[in-house]
Order: sequence, then C-alpha cells, then structure tokens
Amino acid sequence: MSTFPSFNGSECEEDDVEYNKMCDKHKHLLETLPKGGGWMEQHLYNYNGFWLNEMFLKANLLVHTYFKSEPTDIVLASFMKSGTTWLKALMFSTLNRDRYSFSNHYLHNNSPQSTIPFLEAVSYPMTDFTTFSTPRLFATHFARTLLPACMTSCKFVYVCRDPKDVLVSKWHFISKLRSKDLPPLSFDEAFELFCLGVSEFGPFWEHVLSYWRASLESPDKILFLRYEELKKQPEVVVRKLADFMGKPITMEEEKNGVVGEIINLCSFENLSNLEVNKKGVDKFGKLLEVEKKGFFRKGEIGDWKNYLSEEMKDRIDGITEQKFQGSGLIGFSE
Ligand code: PAP
Repeated sequence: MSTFPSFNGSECEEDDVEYNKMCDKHKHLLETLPKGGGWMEQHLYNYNGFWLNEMFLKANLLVHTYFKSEPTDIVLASFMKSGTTWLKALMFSTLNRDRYSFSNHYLHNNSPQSTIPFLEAVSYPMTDFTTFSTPRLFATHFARTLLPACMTSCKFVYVCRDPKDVLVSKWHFISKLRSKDLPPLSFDEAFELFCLGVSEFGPFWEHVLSYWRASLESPDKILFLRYEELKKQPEVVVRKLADFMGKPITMEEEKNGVVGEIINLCSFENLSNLEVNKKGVDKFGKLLEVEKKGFFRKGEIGDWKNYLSEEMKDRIDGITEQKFQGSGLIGFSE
C-alpha cells in the first residue's frame, strides 16, 4: 500500500499569526508559480528554480519559518533515488557504533528511514528537534539554494548518482505513489520530463551543482559523495564519513573490523532481506506513506541499460556534459 493524499493547502490555525501568514504565502505561490507536469500529482511548481509539489512547497516554507539549525547539525542531502536510504543507514550506524552491537543492532528491527528525519516531511506544528542528541542528523532532497541561510553553518553529506539510474529508479518508485486520479506515467513521458528538468526537487543537474558549488566554497562543510564510488569502495567512503562526522575510525576499530561490520550491516543484501524492511510502510509526516520495500529495488549501477535506448543515453549524457561544463564536476559515463 502506498498513499499520497492530496494536500489541503488552505488548512490554517486561526490563532497562529505566523502560520497563517505562511499559509497565505503558500496559497499565493500555488496560484502564481509556473507549473509543470507532476510525477506523483498533476502539477509541480517552479519555486526559485526548482520543481516542488504542493506538499513539499509547504514543507519548504515551514522549514524557513520554524526550523532552527545548530552548527553541529549534519544534513544528508541528495536528489531523490541517489542512495539516501543507504547513506541514512551508513551515517547512523557509523555515528552510533558505540551504542549498538553489530549482532543486535537497531537496524535489525527498524527501517533506515526511522534513523534520520527528512526536512521535507515536516508538518505543523513542527517536531521539537531540540530534544535530539548532538550532533542532530537530518536528511533533505531540497537543493542547497532552497534551504534557509541559517543552515550554511551545518555540515552536509551530499550523495549523487548517475542520472540515468536515478531516472529509472525514480520512475519505478513514483509509479507506485502516483495519484490514482491520473493515468500511469509512461517511461517515455518520465524521460522527457526528466530531461526538461521537470522532476520533484529537480532539475537534477542544478540540484547536484547547487551542492557541488557549495562544496567548492566550503570543502570542510560539505562531503560530496557518489553512489558509484560507494559501491566500488565502500570502506574508503565509510572512513571518510567517520572523519567528516567527527568520529574517525580508531586503530583498535580497524583491527576489530568495524568498517566491514558497518558495510555489511548497511549492504543492500542485508537491509533488503530484513523482515522489518519487507513489510509495512514508512510514514513521512502526516501526509505521505511509502511501502518500506519500495526503498529497495535492485541497488545496482547501470540498470538504465535495461530501459534507455542508445539515443536516450546520449541525450542524458549530453545534458550532463553541457550542464557540468566548467564546473570541475565530472560526468557519470562508465
Ligand atoms: P529516496 O530518494 O526515496 O530516499 P533513495 O534511497 O535515495 O530513495 O534511493 C533508492 C535507491 O537506492 C534504489 O535504487 P534502485 O531503484 O536503482 O534499485 C534502491 O534500491 C537503492 N538502495 C537502497 N538501499 C541500498 C543499499 N543499502 N545499497 C545500495 N543501494 C541501495
């Protein structure tokens, strides 16, 4: 089961002036922003250069109005379907490796989604994040430039992935969440929208560049990772993550094989075969429920080869080359 009920944009609290002002802004934006074809719902709205649906637009306004970041916060940022679930598990288990034994771990009985909350799943009234232990971990699919200025002081782990695999993964995922009032979204339609940049939280390329540029400006604040490097050299990435989060792997831990334990615990094979990730739903805020097994499909590099023609591949690679030109960021061609 997965549901995506339509969002009631006019829901307001009479006695909260700030919230009511925000609701009015949301309503006004929905009426005035440029619209594009939605994947889950009929429309996406172009807000400051990025495409959001009604619910995520409201979440963005909520974050700007109510979220108070701490300089010690660590934020996992990603475009949808780039490896967020994997990184949630890796960051949580790396940071909390003294707290749980690998033979009886929190992740054996709880989904990776429960470890790090998504900022775009916030609703009103916002959860009291001040009670979270330091460093607080958050996740987001919002582009860097859509986040409030106060978050400049936070650390970010950004994970990106070959857009061809992102597209395939996203199309599978969204097909299950798409409103039942709409006709199914064909792969060709999804491809076209993706290439035009019209895609939840996208355009993909501008999303990646928003974090890449920030990482060049503040390399100590943004750890820029790729799904593909994680697949090929997970031990290197886990050590980088541990260093970046301020908890380097000690010599003793190296001797005890802790890095390997973390990698095995968080592997696609292990997580996708756990009962807790096979049944039931993960809830995101009040409005979105997603089948847990929907976060685990194939977990491979290059599944796009089963979906994209040579011409489609060339078109996406061409866009990547053109968009990344001069940025110092290399593309994803194998
Ligand atoms: P989200 O944007 O909805 O949070 P996200 O976790 O970023 O999704 O991406 C899901 C993809 O990561 C899926 O890719 P696929 O459709 O190509 O298979 C999913 O299978 C993959 N994935 C999930 N967990 C892991 C893991 N532990 N190792 C490798 N890949 C994983």
